[in-house]
Amino acid sequence: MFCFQCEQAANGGCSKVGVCGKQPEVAALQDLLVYAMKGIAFWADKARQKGAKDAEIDRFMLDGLFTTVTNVDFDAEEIAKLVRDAAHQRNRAQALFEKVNGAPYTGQVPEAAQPFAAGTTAELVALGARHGVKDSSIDPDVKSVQEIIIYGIKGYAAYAHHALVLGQENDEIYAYTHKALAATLDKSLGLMDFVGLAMECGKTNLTTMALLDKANTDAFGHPVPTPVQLGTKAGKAILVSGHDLRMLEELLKQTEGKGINIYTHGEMLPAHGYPGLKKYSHLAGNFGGAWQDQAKEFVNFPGAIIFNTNCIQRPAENYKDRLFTWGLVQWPDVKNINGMDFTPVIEKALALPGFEEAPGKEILTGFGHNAVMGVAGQVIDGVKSGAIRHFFLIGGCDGAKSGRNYYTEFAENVPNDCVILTLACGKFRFNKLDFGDIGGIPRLLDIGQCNDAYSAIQIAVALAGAFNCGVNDLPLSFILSWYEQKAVAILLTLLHLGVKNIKLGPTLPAFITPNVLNFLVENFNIGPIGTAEGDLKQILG
Ligand code: FSO
Ligand code: SF4
Repeated sequence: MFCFQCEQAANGGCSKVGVCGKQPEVAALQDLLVYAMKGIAFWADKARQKGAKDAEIDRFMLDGLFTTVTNVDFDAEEIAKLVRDAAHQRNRAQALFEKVNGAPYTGQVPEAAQPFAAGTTAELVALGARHGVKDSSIDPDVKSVQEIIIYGIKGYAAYAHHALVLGQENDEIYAYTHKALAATLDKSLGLMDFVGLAMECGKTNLTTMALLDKANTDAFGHPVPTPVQLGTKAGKAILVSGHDLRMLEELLKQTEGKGINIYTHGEMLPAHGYPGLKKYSHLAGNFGGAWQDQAKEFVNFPGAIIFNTNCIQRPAENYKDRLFTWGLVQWPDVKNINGMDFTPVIEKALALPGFEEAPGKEILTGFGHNAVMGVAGQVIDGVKSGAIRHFFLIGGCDGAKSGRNYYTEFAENVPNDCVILTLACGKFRFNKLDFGDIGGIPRLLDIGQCNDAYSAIQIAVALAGAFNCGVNDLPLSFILSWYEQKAVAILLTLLHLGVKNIKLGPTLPAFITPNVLNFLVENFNIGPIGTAEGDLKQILG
């Protein structure tokens, strides 16, 4: 195996077993799935050029790509099933093209787009081992940008999937996905073609995040600033981890009046800010920290636990029997709920002891773009009067590797006349600290999940409009932490928007070659994080 798609890649790439727990056969099957996706895209893109498209193929792409995101699916048999489905969808995509074309394709068909025998899981593992990430026939810089594009697509596939669960789609997303994946099979394209496609990936992710923002707010209203209880209520308990709000809503409905309290974990924290979810009085509070602490924290949760998206880790035996996954998230031997019937989770929670009453501290969430725009006048006055000197967006993922203390230190050392905007799971390093307020505006504003980078962008654009300047001219700095492929998608969006001077850490991606890094530095002045003190001094002067 070889995988270097996430920040915790060992020594430039995991080659024996994933640091995440991914086994070589799972890695081979995921590689084969991505390879098969490229083949489907080859035909689907050609069909689209002739005006034909197919919703089943388009939606299958989202499932297949989201499945290969870090910490989503560790179950070889489940991925093998998807590969078999991919062989079928490939055939359908070719037939779609041939039908609209009125004749078979006469050009050269790359190997990835040719039919393949969807055999036993062992046979698929062997086939996948031949189609891994490493490919010495491709220039390393071209390969680097191709991988950036593929990871960006995987990242927004997750967001598009959440939007689809809420019934919202955008054809632009499917069109770009097919075009870009098909391009990775085209040997006639050069480095700058892929750089252009990478920028377009950022644009497509912006479209996707906007779609998800619309899907979430259409369904549940705009988030409002909301205190979230970190203590516990007496009663049975279910913990929900992940990003999918629709799944949470359904669970809230099915547990109403049953004496079960629902707690959020990790990226589900912002759910408390949505009117359509906070109206459930048994949405009780937030439990634990970021994803990488699950094994040591879940043992203390006396109820059922369910993951609705990443980031799942190898479950410890002391909570595995009360753990569930939902949808595309899979772990071998952990019960998966496929659909919206949560009876097994509810029964498990009822059989477990639950919590005693133990009120705790409260933290605030719910500062989406609508809420922040509501106090835009105050914020603008604060900047004009000098009460607010600078904004720092300290956002992104958390992770287990050392070096992430930088973000805690950075937040702690941000001067009192500066506001911190935050999003995604990296905030758990500092969101329980007291930052106070500036003239009634909290100094720490939790914008939401990683996909709510869309809100951060809306806020930045509105500020730039108010001050009649560009986003790069604002007193705003981006201090980002990355872990998995959604962060790649968001980074590409910021580059697409021309955002400069981003500080990225805790380490730079292993899939970026020195030449590609130089390109990013020269064009966007993107740089690695240094020390919290040094970076703050450099930014604030
Ligand atoms: Fe974190 Fe995991 Fe939201 Fe990611 S829970 S690391 S970027 O999946 O998606 O921030
Ligand atoms: Fe390694 Fe990350 Fe790939 Fe897992 S997803 S195998 S940790 S690079």
